[in-house]
Order: sequence, then C-alpha cells, then structure tokens
Amino acid sequence: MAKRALITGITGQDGHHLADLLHDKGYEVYGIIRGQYNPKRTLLEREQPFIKLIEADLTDQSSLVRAMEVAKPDEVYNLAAISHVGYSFKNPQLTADTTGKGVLNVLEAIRLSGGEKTVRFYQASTSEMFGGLDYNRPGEGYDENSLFHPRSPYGVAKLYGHWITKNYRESYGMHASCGILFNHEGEHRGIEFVTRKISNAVARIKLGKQDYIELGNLDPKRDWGYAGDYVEGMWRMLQQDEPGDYVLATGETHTIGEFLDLAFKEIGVDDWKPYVKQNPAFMRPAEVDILLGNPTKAEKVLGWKRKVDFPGLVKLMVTNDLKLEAQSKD
Ligand code: NAP
Ligand code: G4F
Repeated sequence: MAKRALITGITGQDGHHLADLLHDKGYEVYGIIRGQYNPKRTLLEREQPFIKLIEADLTDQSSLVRAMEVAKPDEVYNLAAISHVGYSFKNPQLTADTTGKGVLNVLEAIRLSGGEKTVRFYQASTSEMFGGLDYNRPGEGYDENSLFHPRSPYGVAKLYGHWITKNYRESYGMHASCGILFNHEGEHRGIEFVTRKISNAVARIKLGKQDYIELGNLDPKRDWGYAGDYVEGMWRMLQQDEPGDYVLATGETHTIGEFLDLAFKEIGVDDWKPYVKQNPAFMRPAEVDILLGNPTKAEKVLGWKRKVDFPGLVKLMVTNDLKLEAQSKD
C-alpha cells in the first residue's frame, strides 16, 4: 500500500519541492489549499497534477479535521505559515493566528481524528527563532541546544509552534518532529524574499526590462541553502524510529552583498552598485544580523547533507530567472 502524506503550504516553495520528492517515492500526496479563489491553483494543477487538493485553512480547525478525514495520512508536513518576516511586523495578529496557533490547530486535528498514535508530524521551525542577537558561537553556528531570542512577530509565533509541537510529543507520545531550518532558496522561492528578488531583477536588467533594484539592509548575513536539499531532510526526520528536533543548514554564512556579487557576475557585471538603490521601506523595525547553522546532528543521525553550494545556488536561481523572463512579455 502506498504511504499517504498531507502537506499544508502546498502552494509555497517547500510544498512544491516536497510534493515532488514524496511523489517520486511513491506516496499519495494530498495538499491543503486555502481561499475561495487561489490564483496558484491553476499552475499547481498543471505542473503537479498528482496532488489531491483539499480546501482548508490553518485558522479553521474544522476544515483541518475534514482534511485529516479525507487524506487519512501516515505523515503530515505542516509547512503553511505567514512566512515573510517583514510582513509579520505589519500583520502581527494574523501571523500569530496562522504561524503560531495554526500549528496547534493541525496537532489537534490529528488528535480529534484519532491519529495521535499513528500519524507522524513535521513542524517547519526556523532559524529566525535564534534571532542572531545572542550570537556567541563564532565558527560553530547555532545548533539544537542554542538559546532562542526571536526578533519578529514571525519568529515569536514560530517559537510557539516549536514548543507546542514538543509539548504534544511529550504529553501524548506523538511522533512529532521539528526541523529548525536555516534559509533555503531556489527556483520556486517567492519573489518577496531577497534572493529571488535579486535573481529576478538581475535577469530583467540583463534583458533591458528594468534599470535597477531597490533593497533594504544589505549587511545581514544568512546561511543560504537550496530548498530541494532541505525537503529531503524533512522526510528523513519522519522516517526515524523516534521523533526529534534537527537543524538543517549549510554551515556557511554570506552577506546580501556577496549574493549580489555572484548574481551580477552571472550577467557579466562586476560592480553592482550602480544598479542597487537602498529604500528604507524594505527595512525592518528589528533585524536579525547574522544566521549561521550547525547541521552536525542531522548529518550524523539522518545522514543528511546539502548538495548545492552557495555559488551553485546563485547560478541556479539567476539561470532560471533569465529563462523565465526571456519567455514572458512584461
Ligand atoms: P512560502 O513559500 O511562503 O509558503 C507558505 C505557504 O503557507 C503557502 O502555501 C501559503 O498559501 C500557505 N498559507 C499561508 N497562510 C495559510 C493559511 N491560513 N492556511 C493555509 N495555508 C496557508 O514558505 P516556504 O518558504 O515554502 O516555507 C515553508 C515553511 O517553512 C513555512 O512555515 C516557513 O515559515 C518555514 N521556513 C521556511 C524557511 C525558508 O528559508 N524557506 C526557513 C525556515 C522555515 P497561499 O499560497 O494560499 O498563500
Ligand atoms: O529573504 P528574507 O526576507 O528572509 P528572512 O527574513 O531571513 O526569512 C526567511 O528565512 C527564515 C529562516 O531564517 C524563514 F523562517 C522565513 O520564513 C523566510 O523564509 O530577508 C533576508 C535578509 C533580511 O535581513 C532582510 O532585512 O535580507 C534583508 N533584505 C534587504 N533588502 C531584504 C530586502 N529582504 C527582503 N525580503 N526584501 C528586500 O528588499
């Protein structure tokens, strides 16, 4: 019998990669889609017709119970969230309801539908929970035992999701695991995130469709990996006999300036400064200055290792956007 997986956040970047991975492994894949008209539905139905879509919303408990009853999953991957840090400052309550309490709604839906002893659960925790402020482990990076100090409504909401998942593991013996994932990017990354915003703008500048790009703070450093590598780690967490928490990261950190260097070099531009303007609108009330992860536990226990390195990631993203922009008229 094929295993069955239910993915929340199916229209997002990680949902796309994870659905492909599970489909390739022979799973029956169910995905939760929200809204009475979701513009991403058509694309999803065209590119990934194997996904069985269920209309539900993370803020509507009854819709999640129904999703559990329809999908009857062996594994639930909770990827849905308000995931943009800047947006979370402007919509903090929506972020708390979705990114925080939404996790509780999924866990309760599993229990209410009788799955607490049989269903395996993955929670999308994040390096944003560390916050960068207490960074005191030079060269080592944050690991599963590091202190949390979230710096945004998003990070705070994710910390609730992280702890309620651990609480359900300890209270009800659920096979519930948290992946503390550092930034991961790629061809399916939303245009609102800095890496894709840059790769898209670089492609448009090369094709004469755009003159410059407006960005916020260029100093922060991130541990950037490739999303396709990270969904493999999510799956491996749920194949363990025991649930647990794992950091997935590359162990390298780079500034946005370094991303710009490599991205513009892809189109033959050595100095990007004439093409970049700073706009305070893209700055945040509080910033996470540096993120660097230590994936030793995941490497040892899960046998997980990232495959795509930083230059490879930038190249992949710019190449993809050059192709897409060459095909589109606007
Ligand atoms: P993403 O592209 O922003 O996708 C977010 C998904 O959540 C979308 O499918 C969105 O659906 C869905 N969603 C939002 N509100 C919802 C609601 N009320 N009910 C149901 N679905 C809802 O995020 P991602 O990059 O794939 O990340 C996946 C998860 O990992 C997120 O939880 C994120 O916070 C976490 N994470 C990401 C990273 C990273 O670097 N990518 C790192 C650590 C953790 P719509 O299409 O309808 O908006
Ligand atoms: O690309 P970002 O928006 O990603 P951020 O804030 O690191 O969050 C992402 O990674 C987290 C894991 O650590 C996830 F949990 C979260 O869901 C999301 O996927 O911003 C990266 C950096 C920030 O320091 C931001 O201030 O880039 C800086 N930045 C500078 N200019 C910008 C811009 N970010 C965006 N989005 N847009 C700009 O114009």
